[in-house]
Amino acid sequence: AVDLLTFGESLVSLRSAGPLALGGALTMHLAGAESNVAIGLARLGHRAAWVGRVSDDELGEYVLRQLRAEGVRVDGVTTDPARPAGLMFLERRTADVTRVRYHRTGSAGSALSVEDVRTPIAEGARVLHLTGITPALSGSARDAATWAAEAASRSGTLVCLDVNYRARLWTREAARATLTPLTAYASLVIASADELDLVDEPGADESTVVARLLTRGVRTVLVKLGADGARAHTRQGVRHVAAVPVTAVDTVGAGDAFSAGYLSGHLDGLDLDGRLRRAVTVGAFAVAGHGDWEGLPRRAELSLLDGHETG
Ligand code: CKP
Ligand code: MG
Repeated sequence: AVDLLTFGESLVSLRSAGPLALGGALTMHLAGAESNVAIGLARLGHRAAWVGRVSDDELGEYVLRQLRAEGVRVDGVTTDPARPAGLMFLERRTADVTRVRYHRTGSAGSALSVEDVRTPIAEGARVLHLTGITPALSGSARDAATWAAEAASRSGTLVCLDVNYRARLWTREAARATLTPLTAYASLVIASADELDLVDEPGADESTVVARLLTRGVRTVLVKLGADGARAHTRQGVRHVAAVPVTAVDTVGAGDAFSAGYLSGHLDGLDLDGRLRRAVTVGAFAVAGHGDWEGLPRRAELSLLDGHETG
């Protein structure tokens, strides 16, 4: 069994340094929240597997090549002969203002179904990481996420759900209707402050959402606060961790880096404070470097940004 199993859609991201409407050079990158987390864990030395569907062409080959190069296991990936790669165009306006255009409707990745995840779930993992992007892709992807969360939680795998709301994929109402029931299988729920009411009633405040999640069986709720760090709620109370101060050049992927750091700490058996410190440390690497995952640290590099980490 692997340490971390995650599945979803990995995209080919075409990045422009300035406004897309002006044209010019685009650079090609791998993107996708779930594969970002898998790379983060692999960089830290954990066994991480990513599952999904890729196109049967150079673009699908590129996705697999990048993941393999990062040490992510891809043996559960299905190559789809009939559908194209999911693409995303990204234009950067400031360090934290980027605009994204997806071309992923009908893509290979969005055709993910229960059949694609059955074997990897049966093979087992210590942690299953899901994000709210996957169930937004299609009905079959939504069924796969729900089926896997239920099967994994039944077999004692820790299920982690990152709400990861994408307004370009679905409405808040649709997200809430799908993600709230998913939390029944999750031990760990991760959200930014503005995503919290997507796993509860519209407009519900943090303490209400947290109380309800903890009652439903969630053990830990992590609320990401960007430059203000994060809060962790458990039955024992609430802990706050400050962000590691860095100059942010690119905030895309910060959330995935935070998740990867937290889960790495969990896999290493760190206590809550240690897990939170690693989460903000890995998050800081992500925002201090360009790209969704390129700047993520190897284990020996953790100490570069965190005096508490021994590496
Ligand atoms: O929430 P994050 O900024 O960590 O997520 C970034 C990823 O999967 C990025 O790689 C992109 O491809 C996506 O989120 C997405 O589908 O928007
Ligand atoms: Mg996010």
